[in-house]
Amino acid sequence: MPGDLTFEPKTATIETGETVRWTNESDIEHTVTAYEDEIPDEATYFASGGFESERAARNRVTEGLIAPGENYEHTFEEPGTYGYFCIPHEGSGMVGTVRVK
Ligand SMILES: [Cu+2]
Repeated sequence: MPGDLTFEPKTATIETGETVRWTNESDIEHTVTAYEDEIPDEATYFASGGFESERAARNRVTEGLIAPGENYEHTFEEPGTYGYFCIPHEGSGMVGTVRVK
């Protein structure tokens, strides 16, 4: 539903090596930004905008925004649990989890 501040599904379970594509089906901009301390130690950091750290993603938020109708993809090469959020809507609880088996 446009305007909903949620990731759908909130928790996704995939196999190692699979790619997740987030598509913005709302009418406002969002980010997909990993929590640096909520990904496996060996995992590569990920964020829309291609940032290498959560700090960089937060500092340059406009560069990571995903416009309505656009998408962002990330391939998960390490098993484990990954927590991520949307920077503009973190305070509204726009968070999600990817579990990689
Ligand atoms: Cu958002």
